[in-house]
Amino acid sequence: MIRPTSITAHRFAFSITIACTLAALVQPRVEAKQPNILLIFVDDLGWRDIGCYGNDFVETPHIDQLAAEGLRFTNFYASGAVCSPTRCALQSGQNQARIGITAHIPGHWRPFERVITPQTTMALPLDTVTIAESLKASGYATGYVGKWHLGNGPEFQPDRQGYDFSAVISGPHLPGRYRVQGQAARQPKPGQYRTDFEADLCVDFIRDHQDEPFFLMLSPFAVHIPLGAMHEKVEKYRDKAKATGKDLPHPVYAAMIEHTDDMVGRLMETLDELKLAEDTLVVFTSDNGGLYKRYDYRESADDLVSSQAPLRGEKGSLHEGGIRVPLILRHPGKINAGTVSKEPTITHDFYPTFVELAEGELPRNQTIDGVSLVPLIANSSSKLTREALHWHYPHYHHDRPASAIREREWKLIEYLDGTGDVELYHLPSDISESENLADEKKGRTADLKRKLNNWRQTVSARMPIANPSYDADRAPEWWSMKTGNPIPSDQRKRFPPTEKD
Ligand SMILES: [Ca+2]
Repeated sequence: MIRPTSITAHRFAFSITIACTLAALVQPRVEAKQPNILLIFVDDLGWRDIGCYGNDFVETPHIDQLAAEGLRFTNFYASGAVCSPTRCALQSGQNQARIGITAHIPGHWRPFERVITPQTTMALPLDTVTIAESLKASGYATGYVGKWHLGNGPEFQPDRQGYDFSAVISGPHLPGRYRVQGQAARQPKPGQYRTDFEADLCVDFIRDHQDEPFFLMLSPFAVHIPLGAMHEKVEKYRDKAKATGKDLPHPVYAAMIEHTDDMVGRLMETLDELKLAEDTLVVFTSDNGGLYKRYDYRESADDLVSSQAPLRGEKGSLHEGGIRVPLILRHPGKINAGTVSKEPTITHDFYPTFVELAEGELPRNQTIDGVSLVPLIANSSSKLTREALHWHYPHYHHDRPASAIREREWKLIEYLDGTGDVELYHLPSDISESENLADEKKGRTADLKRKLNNWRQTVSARMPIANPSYDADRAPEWWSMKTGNPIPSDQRKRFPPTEKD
């Protein structure tokens, strides 16, 4: 047998290099185009709040059109049950328990409850390599429009976290009530509803960056309370409620969802006009589940907002209604129209997905808990190899402090309020989480509880501790993190939940 000497091996390699170089000279280089990424991240929109997820009251033609042209996920989850935790997971690619943003910033304080809940981190740390920073490193122009909720000081805003352009908007939805900070080149027109203004800023950004790959995150405040929508739309849904006899969703809330749909329509129209639709991945989702009962004490406290039935619970709960949310991906030519994925997926999956599509690199010194959705984009019936999804919400809000794990068909919720309560559900046969199987399936319960505990240790999850000042009578008192004082009972957010929950 003749073995090539190292010299021949070098010559061989050299001639291959020459051949490749010549081939490159004679053949035009076909570069895989980096797709634009437009992420529409709605606030508090529930799984059942839009037409393509089964709502037959609210009119959402543009969002439904996205689903008809793209891939709709039926088992997609928000990483958290409230705003800031999910936003933290989205920006970092990690479960938020690693960073410690486990409650909405600044959170609440219940000093006389059974357990003392951990402090939440008040801002996304600046050393976090955000999704915007990773995409920027791959040559993307990056833009942010809307609500941020990952830190209050100027040093924690999106322009310090990788967004070249940022317009942070705060305040309620109605004209004259909200304000814009950052680099916006325009101010709202007189009488302009907030989502219409947010759409204007996005249209400007897309026009400005139409000739380069861009990542634009639109994070409207819609459809978060306080409820507020333009009169014409509200009247339309009040009439519709009378005609249909439906009391949910609330007509103002329905109108807010339609405003959001109009905003999506404006953006799709812009992509079409600029001939960018086929170059752009559009992602439509929400940061947590929908709200059942309003607690903004602006109108009657008994006003209901929406229902996520058949899902149990709402925003702030680790039952499905609090975390299962819509996700639609559209990319004509890359994603088959009208497809559906039942695969369990979660917000922090966007990070590795976007980086893979951008042909970029994941950060070297940052754990990425997300899993790329690219196999599902290629084939909607694909399965991911991930073993389980996890949630950690150690706070009193619309429910008790809890963690949860979903392993394929099974979900376990463990309450962290000192009661030791555990719930086990088989989701395919009981999407409403109505039958707790924890006593019946002791082996599986113990196994999932052990896995959940191991995971919490892996991510150094902060845990509640027993409260020596526990006082059952005063437990419902709700104190402000901002003032350090109790919130007067007439302003206190609702608690305990009523039987309607
Ligand atoms: Ca939210």
